[in-house]
Amino acid sequence: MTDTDAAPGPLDLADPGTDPFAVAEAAAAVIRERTGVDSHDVALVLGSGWGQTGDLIGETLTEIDNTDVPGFGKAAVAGHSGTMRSVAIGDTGRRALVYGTRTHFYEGRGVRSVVHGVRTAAALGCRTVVLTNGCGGLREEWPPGTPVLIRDHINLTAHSPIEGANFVDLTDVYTPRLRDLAREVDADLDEGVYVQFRGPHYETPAEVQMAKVMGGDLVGMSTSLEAIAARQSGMDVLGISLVTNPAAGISKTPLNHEEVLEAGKAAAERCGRLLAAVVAKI
Ligand code: 8IG
Repeated sequence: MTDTDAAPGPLDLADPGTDPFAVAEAAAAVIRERTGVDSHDVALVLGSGWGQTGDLIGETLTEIDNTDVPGFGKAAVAGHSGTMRSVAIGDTGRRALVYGTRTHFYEGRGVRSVVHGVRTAAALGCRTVVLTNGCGGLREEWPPGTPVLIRDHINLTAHSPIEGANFVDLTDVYTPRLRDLAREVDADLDEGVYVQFRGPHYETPAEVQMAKVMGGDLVGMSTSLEAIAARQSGMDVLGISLVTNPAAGISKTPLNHEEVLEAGKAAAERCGRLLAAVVAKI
């Protein structure tokens, strides 16, 4: 078992001399070997509150510790699992690669680590990535436990996963066709603009108001950097946020991580059914 994050070398994402796409290829090779299949079709990233939903997609055929795969580290957030699973999508014969956790920008491992799962999925042949997260909601009509489709994002990290003069078009980052497909499953789904802050602290009420006047509906600490990397790799993106708490200042009570996990548990069934049905249709 090698923790490649710790060992400087040709597969160290932190080394500027390393090609991050070569590390993604190396990760894909390990996943091919462990799963016994050449390619996967869809990748899913399960964020806060989404941990249990992967089980409804289908049977887990292989579970791999992240630490066994080049470029992946340990889970840093309570309630996230540090494994990835190869799941049969119902009886379609297609496979989903389900990441039980993600690397957040605020962990300080660099943007390459944040998007490594997405790039590995692309190297495995996935044409679609489903990015889920738990987030704060800015709209009163979205109580905790409400899933919302991401229509667009505002990236406030001041970083990009793209290196060099490579001008990736972001007009339709979140593939309209996939949002339509999600609404075929659940016609009540609303759409919103996701604002990615760096974190790891939650926003001040003034920052939440700033996000609102900018056109934001959801505030979180993930997803937009991964979505950009997915578009660079030519993948279609479906983003779904689970509103786990009203953003700071939107409600009277302060935020805590337990509240977030509770809202996730309560919404798990609706979200699980939604994900399973959407993935079966992709
Ligand atoms: I769960 O209110 C969750 N993640 N930035 N703000 C930000 N991230 C979050 C929040 C929130 N809730």
